Amino acid sequence: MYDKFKQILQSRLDEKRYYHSLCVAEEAKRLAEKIGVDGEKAYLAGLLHDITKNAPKEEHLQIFSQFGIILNDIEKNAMKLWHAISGAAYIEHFLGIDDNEILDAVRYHTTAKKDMSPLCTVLYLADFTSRDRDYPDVDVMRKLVDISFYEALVYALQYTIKDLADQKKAIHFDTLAAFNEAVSNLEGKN
Ligand code: DGI
Ligand code: FE
Ligand code: FE
Repeated sequence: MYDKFKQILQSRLDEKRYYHSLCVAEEAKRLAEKIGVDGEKAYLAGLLHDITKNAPKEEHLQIFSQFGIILNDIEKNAMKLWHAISGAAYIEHFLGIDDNEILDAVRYHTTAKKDMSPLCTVLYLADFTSRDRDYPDVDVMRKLVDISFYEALVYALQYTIKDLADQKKAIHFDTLAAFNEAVSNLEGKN
């Protein structure tokens, strides 16, 4: 399935990142089906989410200028955030993806945001729990995601915010808004 997209991904990504994309696609499908979201759509979003991850700086800048994308100060100073923004534009304009839920899920897969759609949440979490992932808390995240998306989302955002703060890196407004909303949902549930 999606052979044409897989070929494009293989030509754009290094081996590790290509494998990561396949793993996130599978995990996104699994998580989607748990909550009754279209599994094929989640698979495609997962497959394509990091499509510009290995792009040179010039290509990101070219995409931003071609499609009139203006970065805010935090985004300008954090190149790690660029691939979500350029990736969504790339799949829309160069691959012809016209499903807004997929475009939005790719666009916000790095920072998350307030009011995420179920597909957006699924992709954000799948990027943390895919088979290839290996970071200190990965086992905790994998357990949580099978218990509650609410708890998993709070944990993932908390982990990211702590990690960025420890490294004295700026925390994107979307990340903070996602965290504030996620904890208030949790309060509502408890
Ligand atoms: O592309 P992946 O490695 O699969 O994962 P990702 O798209 O979630 O990117 C993770 C990187 O993005 C990680 O180095 C931290 C960075 N990041 C995520 N949220 C923020 C952020 N960086 C800044 N400065 N601010 C954020 O809010
Ligand atoms: Fe990414
Ligand atoms: Fe990823």
